[in-house]
Amino acid sequence: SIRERTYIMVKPDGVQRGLVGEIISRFEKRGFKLIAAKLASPPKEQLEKHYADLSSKPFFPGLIKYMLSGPVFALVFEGLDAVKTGRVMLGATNPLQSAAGTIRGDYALAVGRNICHGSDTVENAEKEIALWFPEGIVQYSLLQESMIFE
Ligand code: DAT
Ligand code: MG
Repeated sequence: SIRERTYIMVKPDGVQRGLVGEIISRFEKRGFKLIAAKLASPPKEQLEKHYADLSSKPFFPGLIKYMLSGPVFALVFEGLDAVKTGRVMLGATNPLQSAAGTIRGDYALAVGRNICHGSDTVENAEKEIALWFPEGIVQYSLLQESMIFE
């Protein structure tokens, strides 16, 4: 669907390394519509909820500690196949396996410092958007839409 939404988050390392603009820019240039954005320092409970599926993993405590080490930049993009295409743009979870040209493949080396998050399914995207933007999201139409979608 051209109205599909995905939750993209620049993690604390990405914010510290000055990659917020670069990541937003890649999604904008690809043709995705930016529909929500904010810098956030969420409480531990929110990060544990965001990563609830991974709570039994051995790396979970380290993951939460890393995510609490500084602010994150929360984003929602809308567009054709946003979830799947967003994941392709991020690259493989482990940057050593991420293709060059992807965000992780261009800017990261370690799985525990992989710069960015992207929703993995449409269902999870909707959950994550509700978790990170409980205040709701502004709606607007993209004027160049007919130049991006058939
Ligand atoms: P992704 O972020 O690509 O959706 P995931 O949901 O499986 O990957 O894991 C969430 C994050 O947890 C991932 O971005 C980095 C961290 N992580 C995953 N596997 C890890 C591992 N084996 N060691 C350390 N951190 C890991
Ligand atoms: Mg994931």
